[in-house]
Amino acid sequence: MHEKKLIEDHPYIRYSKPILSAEEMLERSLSFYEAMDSRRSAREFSDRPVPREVIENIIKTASTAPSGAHKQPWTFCVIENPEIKKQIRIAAEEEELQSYESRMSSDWLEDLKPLGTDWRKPFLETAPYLIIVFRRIYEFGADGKKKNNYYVQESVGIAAGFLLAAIHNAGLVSLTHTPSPMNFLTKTLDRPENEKPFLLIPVGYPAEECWVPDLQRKALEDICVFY
Ligand code: IYR
Repeated sequence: MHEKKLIEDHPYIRYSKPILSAEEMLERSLSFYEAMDSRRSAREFSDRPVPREVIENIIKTASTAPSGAHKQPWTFCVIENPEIKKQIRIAAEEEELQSYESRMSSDWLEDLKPLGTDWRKPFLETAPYLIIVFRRIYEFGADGKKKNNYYVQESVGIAAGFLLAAIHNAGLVSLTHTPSPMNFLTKTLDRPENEKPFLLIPVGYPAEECWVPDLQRKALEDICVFY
């Protein structure tokens, strides 16, 4: 049994973490860094099936993220139905075609060249799962009144980061895809008006032959300042 006490009527449990030796911290921090450094976004997916329980564990991990006032302002929609994936692909490609042909600036298109992206999104049908992260702007209170959530963008961003890390840790790949605009997803998935699409994340194994751009990460000196 956890030790418990009440502070102003709210239940608290004791929390502690074992103090690790400097050596062990160094070893763990380095091996986690190396594990995360080997994560890459993939655009070429295999259709090899993935057990649903793995996806459930990944989503439970995402939902361990901290959030404003612990409102957990997120919904994860998981698409496995090929018909729905097809509908999403058609709608996303329609938007992307317009974006690539007229909405995106020439600077933007130039910046995307090393990534080799275009309006075609076959992975929306190939990947065994599409996880669509929705941010919940508000909730409906018991009286039916709208109650705003707090720091929704930050909270859902952190949860999405946890999601990507969990996917990578499970030996799978993902892509943080943002078809723009994304509101067609609200309609396709029949989501309530308090939810807005945030990210579309295909999940699966990489295709047998999968290529990713040879990107370099910024050096510590370029991203970090100690005072
Ligand atoms: N949403 C488009 C374009 C795109 C934009 C950025 I910024 C990227 O890093 C990658 C793609 C697409 O998904 O193709």
